[in-house]
Amino acid sequence: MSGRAFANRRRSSTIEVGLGTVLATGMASTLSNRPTYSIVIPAYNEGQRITATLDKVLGYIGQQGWNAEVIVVDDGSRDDTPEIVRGYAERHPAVRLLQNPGNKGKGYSVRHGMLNAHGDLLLFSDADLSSPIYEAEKLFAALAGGAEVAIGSRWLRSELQTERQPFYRQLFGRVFNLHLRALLGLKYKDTQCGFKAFTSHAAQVLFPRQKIERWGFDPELLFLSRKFGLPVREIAVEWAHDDRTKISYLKDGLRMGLETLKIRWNSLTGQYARKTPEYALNPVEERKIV
Ligand SMILES: Nc1nc2c(ncn2[C@@H]2O[C@H](COP(=O)(O)OP(=O)(O)O)[C@@H](O)[C@H]2O)c(=O)[nH]1
Ligand SMILES: [Mg+2]
Repeated sequence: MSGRAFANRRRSSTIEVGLGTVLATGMASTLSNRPTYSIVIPAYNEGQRITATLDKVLGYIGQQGWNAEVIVVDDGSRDDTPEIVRGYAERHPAVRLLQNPGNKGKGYSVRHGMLNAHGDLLLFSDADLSSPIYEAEKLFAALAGGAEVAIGSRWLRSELQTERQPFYRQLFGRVFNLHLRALLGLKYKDTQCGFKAFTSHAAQVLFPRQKIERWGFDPELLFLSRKFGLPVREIAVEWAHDDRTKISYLKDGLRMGLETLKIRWNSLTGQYARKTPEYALNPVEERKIV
C-alpha cells in the first residue's frame, strides 16, 4: 500500500471516529466500533504475566490516544489464563478473549486472533512483552512508509537486546536462520521475533493461507509475503529475553525444520494459491454491534 493510500485510510478512520461520536446518542453504529489498531497476544499458561502485560499495553494505548482493540488468544492454557483475561475484559472493553479448542500452537493462536481482528493495522506480540510495547510505533511507522509487513528484529542491532537469550538458544536461532536462507531464500537477520505488524490488506492475504500452526509459522508468513508481493521491512527493536520460555530445543527444533520443508512443498503443489476453504468461507466471526 502506498503512503498516500495509507494516509487516506487513516483519514477515513478518523472520520469514522468523528461520526461515531455524533451517532453515539442511541444509534448503533458499526463505524464507531472499528478500531484503527489491533494488538493480538497469543497466550499459553500466561496467568503469571498476562495482567501486567495487559496493564502495560492499555497504558501505552491510552498514552498514544489510540483507538485500539486488544485480543488475547488463549491457547488451551492449563492455568487460569482464560479466567484472568475474561475478568480483565469485563473491566476493560478494549480487551477481548478468544479461546482455541485446546492447545494448538502459537501459529494457530496468532492466526485465530488476526482473522478476528478489525483494525487497519495489526500487531502480534508475545505475552511476555520481550519487545516492549512502545516499540510498536517503529513497526507502524514502517507500514506508514509503504511496507505491508514490518517485522521486529533482534539481530539488526543486537546491542538493543537488553537481556540476551542464552548461548545455546542463540546458536539454535542462528542455525535455523541459515536453514531458512538455504531452503526458503528468506534473507532476514531474524525471522522469529514475536513482534510483527501487518496492514489489514496483508493480513487478509496471509492469514487465510497460513498452514503452519506451531513455531514455524513466522517463516511461512514471510515466504507468503514474498510470494504475494507484499513488501516486508525488518526493523531493529529492543528485546529482553524472558527465561520462562516454553520452547523445547530438540522437539520443537526438529519440528520447525520439517515445517520449513512443508512450506516448500505446499508452494510447489500450489496449496497457497487459494485461501484455506474454512477461512475463505467464514473469514471472521460476526462482530457484536452494541
Ligand atoms: N510455548 C507455547 N507458547 C505458546 C503456545 N501457544 C501460544 N504461545 C505463546 O507464544 C508466545 C511465545 O512463547 P515464549 O514461551 O515466550 O517463547 P520464546 O520467547 O520464543 O521463548 C507467548 O505469548 C506464549 O504464550 C504454545 O502452544 N506453546
Ligand atoms: Mg518469550
